[in-house]
Amino acid sequence: MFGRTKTKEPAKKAGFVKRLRARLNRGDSWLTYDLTKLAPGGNIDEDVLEELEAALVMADVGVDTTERIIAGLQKRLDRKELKDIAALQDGLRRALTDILAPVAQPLVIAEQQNPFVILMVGVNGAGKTTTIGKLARRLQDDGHSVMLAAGDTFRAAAVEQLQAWGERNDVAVIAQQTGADPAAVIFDAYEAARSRNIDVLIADTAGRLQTQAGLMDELVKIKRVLARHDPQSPQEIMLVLDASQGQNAMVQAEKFHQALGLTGITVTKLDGSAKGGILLPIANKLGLPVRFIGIGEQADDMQPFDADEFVDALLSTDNTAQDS
Ligand SMILES: Nc1nc2c(ncn2[C@@H]2O[C@H](COP(=O)(O)OP(=O)(O)OP(=O)(O)O)[C@@H](O)[C@H]2O)c(=O)[nH]1
Ligand SMILES: [Mg+2]
Repeated sequence: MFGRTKTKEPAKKAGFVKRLRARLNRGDSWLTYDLTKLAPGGNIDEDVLEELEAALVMADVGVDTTERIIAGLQKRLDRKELKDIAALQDGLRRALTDILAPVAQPLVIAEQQNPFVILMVGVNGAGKTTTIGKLARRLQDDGHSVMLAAGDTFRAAAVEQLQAWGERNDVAVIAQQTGADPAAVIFDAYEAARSRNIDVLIADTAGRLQTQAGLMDELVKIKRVLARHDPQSPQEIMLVLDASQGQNAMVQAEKFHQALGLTGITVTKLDGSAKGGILLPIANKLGLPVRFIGIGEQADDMQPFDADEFVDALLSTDNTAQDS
């Protein structure tokens, strides 16, 4: 099992980049399309920047973050560095990369955590359980032993959904009956993982809105119960965000972070109607590490977040989506 990824990764990754380009906003790049349309004569002036500003806001980038990007471009314009579309595109690419690069921090599983615990949280349907399945596969491919905790005791089907992922990947799933205390289930799984020397325990939780105080407290309790036995645990509290929720995803991130102290974010469903712009305010305003991005329902439709790759995909046209 060790080293399997070493040989497989490059091909897998190339395929992912190609799919990311094709699927992000369904292959129709809003930025490139708008840019050429905005400046038909190829001349860059204040009006073009104003139109670009509107396009960025429409694409979920948010007002503050858009202002930061436009202010940077305005400076370049004043210095006469934006002579044509290519220069504008290059300036935009740099502005986006400057914002995204600092948060592209991969999830690193520290050795000897016995176990390293990942607590998955987020609103209903964001993609938590699916992300757990994808992550379990990835960690196994990297040579880690993995166990899953069925902490969503609210939905009857949730345990089965997790078990299906577990069976597919040959990973043990610790579960109890519907209605059980999620903190008890997760702690049970923690003890099981400890005694079996498992490297990584990934705990599922039921979806909840950031406004449901009682349910948010339930997550705080899970965190507290784990920390009582190991102050380092949970090592990762990962928020799963559905990119198609736009600015609402930003609100979720702020509230979950306030309540729990997030350590990482995974953004899913970038293959849907999402324009991908939501990653920019997340990076600019929260500065939390973005671990993975998801572009589909299959196990290999997720990769660590790579800022350059992502900006390329945002700015690419259908033509460039062919290669990688
Ligand atoms: N297109 C697409 N669909 C996804 C992605 N990630 C998850 N999904 C789908 O989104 C739906 C919800 O995913 P779940 O993993 O069940 O979401 P959840 O957060 O566990 O939901 P609850 O447990 O109900 O809160 C499922 O149909 C998934 O297949 C993605 O990256 N792209
Ligand atoms: Mg779920």
